[in-house]
Amino acid sequence: MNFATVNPTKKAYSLFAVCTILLIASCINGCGQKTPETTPPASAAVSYSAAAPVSPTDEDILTGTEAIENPDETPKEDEPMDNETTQNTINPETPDGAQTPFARHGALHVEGTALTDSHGDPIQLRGMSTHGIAWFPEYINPETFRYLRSGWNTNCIRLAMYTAENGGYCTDGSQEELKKLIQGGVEYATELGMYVIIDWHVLSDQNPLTYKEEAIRFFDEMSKQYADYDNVIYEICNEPNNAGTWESVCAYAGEVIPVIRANSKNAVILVGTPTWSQDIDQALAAPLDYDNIMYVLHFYAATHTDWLRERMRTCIESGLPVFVSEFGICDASGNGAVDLEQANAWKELIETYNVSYLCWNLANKNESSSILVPGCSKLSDWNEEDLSEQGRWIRDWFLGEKE
Ligand code: IDC
Repeated sequence: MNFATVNPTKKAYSLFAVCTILLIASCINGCGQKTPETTPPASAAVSYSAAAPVSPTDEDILTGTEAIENPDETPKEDEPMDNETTQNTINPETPDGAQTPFARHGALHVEGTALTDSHGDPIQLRGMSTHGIAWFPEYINPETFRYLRSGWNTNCIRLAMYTAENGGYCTDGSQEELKKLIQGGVEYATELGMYVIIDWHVLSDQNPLTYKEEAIRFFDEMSKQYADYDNVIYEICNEPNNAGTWESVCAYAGEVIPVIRANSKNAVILVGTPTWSQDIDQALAAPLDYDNIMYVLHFYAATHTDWLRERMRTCIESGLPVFVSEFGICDASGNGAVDLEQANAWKELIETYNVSYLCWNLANKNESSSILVPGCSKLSDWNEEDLSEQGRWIRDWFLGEKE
């Protein structure tokens, strides 16, 4: 259409009509949250012998403080927008005209075992988890997120914020800088119509109760700030382990979830399980009494094999909503050889049950779980040589998804 020939009155009417439609659409989206009907049943306990836990270790780390103190590594452009502008009205279309994931699916909730979209259809979230954001902040930028969405066909990103190590929020990290990174990440994801997980990355602190007070303050602040953001998901404890028993997770969740829900009534919340998020059977035996929560299972294919897949299958079949917020196809140290046979068995199971899956990690660290090779400093448009073996494998999985 030649704009020079458009009648100005008609143009004004069209503009008015478009604005009205956007406004109505925004209302429908914003109010479209459904109340979930079921919580996981407190059915019979399933008991399994725990596999030998593998504790991730690392010696040669840059502390997060060093990384975030370097002004060149923190995102500068696209300052977070104020809260009035919600994701419902931002960039509803991708450049090629397809709707964004959020525009298509809206607010999510949990129905039975399924993560469900605003139309009542099951949805599978998929995407990358960052490495520790203090450590690799350079990947939190709109260009990378856009590429992950449009080039890699993902609809979700996980922002992993360590609580204790690697410039941890409760230890040697700068809380203000870390929150800026989270805010940047949430805003970029929101502008692009992607779902985003704010991950409180409990690991060496083992028991989520260790930093419970900090967690309460953090999630209170986040859920206030993102009360109107239906694309934000809260993951309250990455991987409880050792002293982090199911009893302590329940005690912790019993204080943190109500704080989030007071601000953001229907947000989906992910709850980590003991033994580095492997003991979902304990959650099945004694589920939490909240709606819209999912229980977290993590696997590293070269370490966690049939027995953990069987546990996942049994738990889902028994009614437990399960979410894989982190996995790798190497061993549980995040390094070592990848196991493609095991990886493919996991992929098949995940697809059978439509489980959401986020891959660890979006970085170029010299370890097999990083999707980029150490020599690659590109933030997007990665080619074969830029990607590690896991990187190529996960890209192909994402690209093979229908939607
Ligand atoms: C690993 C990182 C590695 C880092 C280590 C300790 O890949 O670079 O040195 O943490 O901070 C997890 C954890 C995740 C681990 C990952 C691999 O959630 O933080 O990342 N892993 O060990 N659970 C099982 C494996």
